[in-house]
Amino acid sequence: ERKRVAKVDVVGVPMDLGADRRGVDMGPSAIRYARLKESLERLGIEVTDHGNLRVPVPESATEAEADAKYYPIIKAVCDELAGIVEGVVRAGGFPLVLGGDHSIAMGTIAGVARARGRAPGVIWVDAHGDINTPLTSPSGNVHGMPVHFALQEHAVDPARMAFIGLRDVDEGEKKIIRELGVKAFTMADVDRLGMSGVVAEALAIVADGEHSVHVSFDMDGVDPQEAPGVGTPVRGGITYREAHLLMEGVAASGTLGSLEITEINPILDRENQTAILAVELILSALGKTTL
Ligand code: 5AB
Ligand code: MN
Ligand code: MN
Ligand code: MN
Repeated sequence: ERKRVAKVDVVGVPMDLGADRRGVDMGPSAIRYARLKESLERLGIEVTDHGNLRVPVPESATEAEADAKYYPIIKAVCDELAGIVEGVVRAGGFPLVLGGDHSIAMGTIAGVARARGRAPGVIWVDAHGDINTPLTSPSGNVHGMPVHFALQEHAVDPARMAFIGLRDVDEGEKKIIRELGVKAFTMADVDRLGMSGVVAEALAIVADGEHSVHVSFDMDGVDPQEAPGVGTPVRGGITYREAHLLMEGVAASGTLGSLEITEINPILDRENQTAILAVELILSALGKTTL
């Protein structure tokens, strides 16, 4: 019997400064409304909810850097998030971070790295590469750059990182992924290998030692039919069953140390189904099985 996560620490980050579309700042509320706490408790997990970080709204923020919009404010929020995540990990807890746009991953990863003295291996589930630099970014939106910053500033080892679900990658990103040699399982790879093969290969790359894996889950990795409530939907994504298989594979490995769910946009959702799916996937990642 593998070790199950016994205690989860929830942190909400209502960040939308990294994205173009408003609405992802409501992600943490939508996920909590989908009965996150009760569902985790039913699994026998003890839950501490630390509430939401304070994030300035764009209307109150000044935006000076066109090639990485709102970067100084995003960085400040991520530093605060890193401090909370660091404390949680040091206290033996399991950080579950609720976004917010994907720029928050910089904070989560930095916090885990500080607490453990080394960066986690990272499984990045996404339709997109999120590895633009401020110079390659076509949009200037920081949610398309967190992988770049995690590699540059938070010591994530490109050899201990894997993408799953890619299907919309910018030209500059393709070049960076190739040059760094980051393992990327595109949707074509999921088609060919099957999700169980993809997860096994990804874990073989990123996991070394207990709780050494961080899963950064962008809900747009899932197909828009199942997850319509995202800012940047792309057809041809991970199916409902494949998404669960992915999380179940991660849970079975016993190596998950932290998890974040990002990019839910309740304004674009239908009856909160994307947040409800997010809660289901969190449960699968934390060991829920049918029997
Ligand atoms: B997400 C795009 N590559 O950089 C860019 O949702 C989209 O966190 C980024 O994956 C999408 O603006 C960021 C075109
Ligand atoms: Mn994405
Ligand atoms: Mn993303
Ligand atoms: Mn997005």
